[in-house]
Amino acid sequence: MTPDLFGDLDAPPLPATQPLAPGAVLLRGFARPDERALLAGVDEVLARAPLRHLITPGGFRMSVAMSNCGRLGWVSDRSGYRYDANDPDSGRPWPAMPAVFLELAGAAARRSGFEGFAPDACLINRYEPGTRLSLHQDRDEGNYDWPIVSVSLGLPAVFLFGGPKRSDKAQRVPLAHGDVVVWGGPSRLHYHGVLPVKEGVHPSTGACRINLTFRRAS
Ligand code: MD6
Ligand code: FE
Repeated sequence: MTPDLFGDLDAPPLPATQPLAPGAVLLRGFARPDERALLAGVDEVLARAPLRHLITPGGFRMSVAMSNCGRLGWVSDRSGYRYDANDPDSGRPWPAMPAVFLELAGAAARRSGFEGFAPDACLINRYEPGTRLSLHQDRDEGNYDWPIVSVSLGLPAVFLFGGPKRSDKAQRVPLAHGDVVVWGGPSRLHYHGVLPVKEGVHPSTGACRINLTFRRAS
């Protein structure tokens, strides 16, 4: 047998994984192989549950446009933030999560040390240039045993990843098309946000960034 001194040159390189904090990891390019299937899934979901700008409990219109798929969807209105099995705009259940969404979220969680992640909620966010998301915690879920899996598609953005207190210094993490961030365990309630998305046009999404955020909400 000939020893393979240089490794398998035909095998794609494993995506770079970058630890951000205990329980938090950036998987660079992890979603790239599935980009077309993911974007087709986004189109299918949005045809049945269109993007909309939710109103915060304080009465402000969110600049990020949102929709959901899966058994539960995250919604906001004057009465608060919550998960709801029905789309409040249509009164119907949210569209089912496309299989490729579930598989990707499970694989990203597994790669990050969270085996068995079965999300029941996927929030779809569209950021147009200038849109930002201020520092917040994801704390409307029924339990914090499972991580958040966040997939970036289209225009790049700078993700802010802080600590358990709003005042903790946040790292600036550049996110590109196909990058996945997973945070759970000791990082599950860390503050995070997105800086204003810069003007641009991406070949896959046009002039926007699409983010898929997977959670176990119940
Ligand atoms: C991101 N998104 O877009 C991270 N959280 O990279 C979030 O953290 C997020 O977009 C709650 C609601 C909507 C979001
Ligand atoms: Fe969040």
